[in-house]
Amino acid sequence: MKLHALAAASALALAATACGARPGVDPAAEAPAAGGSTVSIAANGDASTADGRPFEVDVIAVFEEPWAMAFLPDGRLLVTEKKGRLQLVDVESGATREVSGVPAVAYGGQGGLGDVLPHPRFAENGLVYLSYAEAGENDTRGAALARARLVPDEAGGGRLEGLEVIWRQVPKVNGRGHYGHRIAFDDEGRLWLSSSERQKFDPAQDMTSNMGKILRLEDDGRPAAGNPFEADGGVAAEVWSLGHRNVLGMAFDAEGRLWEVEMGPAGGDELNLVERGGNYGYPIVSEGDHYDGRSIPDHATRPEFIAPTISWTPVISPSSLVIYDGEVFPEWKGDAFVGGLSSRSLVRIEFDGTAAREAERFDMGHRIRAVRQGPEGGLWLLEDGGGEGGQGRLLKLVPPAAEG
Ligand SMILES: [Ca+2]
Repeated sequence: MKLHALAAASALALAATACGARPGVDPAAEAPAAGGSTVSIAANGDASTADGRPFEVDVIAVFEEPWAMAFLPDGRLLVTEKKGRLQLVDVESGATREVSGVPAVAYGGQGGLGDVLPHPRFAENGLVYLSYAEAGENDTRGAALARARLVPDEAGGGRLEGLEVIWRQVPKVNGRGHYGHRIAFDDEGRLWLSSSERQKFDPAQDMTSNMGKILRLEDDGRPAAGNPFEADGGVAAEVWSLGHRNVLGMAFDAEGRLWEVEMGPAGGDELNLVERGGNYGYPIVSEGDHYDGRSIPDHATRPEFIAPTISWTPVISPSSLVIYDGEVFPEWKGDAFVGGLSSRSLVRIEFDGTAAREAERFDMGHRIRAVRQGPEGGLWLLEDGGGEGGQGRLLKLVPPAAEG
């Protein structure tokens, strides 16, 4: 069955929604539908075609508070649900089965089960990495990273075996925000992990903490050899770059450069090119300001801190980042796509060397929690559940059908 709906990729409408409160629940969210339905998201026919390129959206499955996804080499998809479930999806049928053995997570606020990624040699070692919020003593929490072997079962699900926690945020603190624990692997098999500042500000500049940093690790969680602060020892040896706030997307481009997106405070969402030993300035500088109205000096006042390649005010609330190199949308090869939460959008970014600009913004009508490139070379999205128990759909973007 095909369900057709039209949404206008109107920059004006988006400018209005992008100012809205950020982590809010959407009371007007429509009930998700699944089961092979198709929703067309097309540019406003009255506007210039430069406004948006039409594509269709296949609805593959529905999850409870999905947070992240990653494809396995066999084409199946792992999806995390924030309350602590790991799901294995046959994307052809939409059939979804649970994977048992996930570690206990500290669910609440922005915390719970987070990112998921298979090892680059998953076909040989079966290893899967999970980031999550872990409870500590005295009402504290911290991001943690575990890996385990995924053992499939005949029902299409499986279990995790030999789980080991290979990294933890230092120190654990109170509160339930800004875990920002995104995982990526580079071409050398090194493990990159963002470790956000838990809404504690100063740790982003404190080298006795690994919060507010981007980390470069060996695949077993040890600090990678050759890191810029290796000689300092302790958690500083993990650090590649610092002065980050809430990093929710990381992706490598075709030249092997690492890019990240992070949420600014009131204003000042960022796309950054991640440089070895670079300090991105938070909380000393930001293109945004504090929520309580206190201003934060902009990057231009302190040239020793690296300014963002793009900053967004009003914010888009970036949740995720992919740099596209597929064949399904050949004109987008080399472009970046950012999932937007408060902006309910998919943002396309064009590069010119290491310069970048927002080229296009698609109104998706829902908070977009995750974006990935599929093994078939297309783009896949996860909607955000929007709040406790909320549902989010797994969407596959496909070129528009030839039929009218
Ligand atoms: Ca500012």
